[in-house]
Amino acid sequence: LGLLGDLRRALDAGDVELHYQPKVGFDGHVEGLEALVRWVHPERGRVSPDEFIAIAESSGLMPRLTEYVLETALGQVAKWRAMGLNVPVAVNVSPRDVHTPGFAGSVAARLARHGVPPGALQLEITEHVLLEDPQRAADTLAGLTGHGVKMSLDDFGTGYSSLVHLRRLPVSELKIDRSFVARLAIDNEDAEIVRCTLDLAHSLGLLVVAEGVEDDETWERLRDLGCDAVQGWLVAAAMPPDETTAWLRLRS
Ligand code: G
Ligand code: G
Ligand code: NA
Ligand code: MN
Repeated sequence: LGLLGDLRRALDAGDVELHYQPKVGFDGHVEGLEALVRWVHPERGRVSPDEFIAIAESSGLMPRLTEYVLETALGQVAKWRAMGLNVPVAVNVSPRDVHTPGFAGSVAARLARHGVPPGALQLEITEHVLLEDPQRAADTLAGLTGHGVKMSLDDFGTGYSSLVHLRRLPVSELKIDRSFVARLAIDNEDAEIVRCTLDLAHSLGLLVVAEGVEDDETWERLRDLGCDAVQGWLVAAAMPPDETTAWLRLRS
C-alpha cells in the first residue's frame, strides 16, 4: 500500500504525465485525442494504469486523480488552441467521479477557467456509471451534455452492455472494445459482433470508434463495415505532449 501514498505525492508534485492517443477518421481526419495517464515510479519504474487506477478507485483517490487529469488535459488543450491546433481531447472518468456531488459544475468551472469551449472536451465513461444510482448518474451526465461537453461510451461490449443502457446514457460516441476489434479480420463471430454494434449505434445516431486497431486488414474491414473512426497502434500509440504536437502539425 506504499503505492497509494506514492501516487498521492506524485499527483501533488505534478509527477504524473498524460500521453495522448489520436482517434482518426478513415480519410485521415483527426477526430480527437484520448488522454491516458502515465506514471513512472521513482523506484519501481513505469506502473501500469490498470494497477494504479484500481488503487485510486478502491482508496477514494479517484476524484483527485480525475481532477489532476482534467486540469492537465485542459491546460494542454488551451496550449494547443493557442498554437492553432484545435483538437478535442477525451478524458476517462470513473463511475465514482460521475457520482461525486457537484461534478458537472466543477467540470464547467474548469473549462471556463482555461478558456476552453465545452465542445473541445469529451468524457469517456463506461456503462458501470449506471450500476449505483442510475438516476443521479443520468442527471449528472445530462448536466454535462447540457453544458456542451461531449460524452463517449468506452469499452462497449465488455460489461453490462444493453440497449437500455444505450438509451439512458446521453452519449454521442461509442467505442467498440479492442477485444472485439483485435480478431475482427480472422474471427467471424467477432466480425458479426462489430457489425451488429455498428448497426445499433448508427441507428441511435452515434459515432463509432474502434479501439485497438493494429493492422491494415482490420482497418480495411472496419472501413468497409462503415465504422466512423479508429484508434490504435496502426495510427499511433499514446504519445507525450511534445510528440503529440509534432504529430498534429504533420497532420494539419
Ligand atoms: O494504456 P492504457 O494502459 O493507458 O490504459 C489502461 C487503462 O487505464 C484503460 O482502461 C484506460 O481507460 C485507463 N485509464 C488511462 N488513463 C486514465 C485516466 O486518466 N483516468 C481513468 N479513470 N482511467 C484511465
Ligand atoms: O479502457 P481504455 O479503452 O481507455 O484503454 C485504452 C488502453 O488501450 C490503453 O492501455 C492503451 O495503451 C491501449 N491501446 C491503445 N491502442 C492499442 C492497440 O492498438 N493495441 C493494444 N493492444 N492496446 C492498445
Ligand atoms: Na478510454
Ligand atoms: Mn476502451
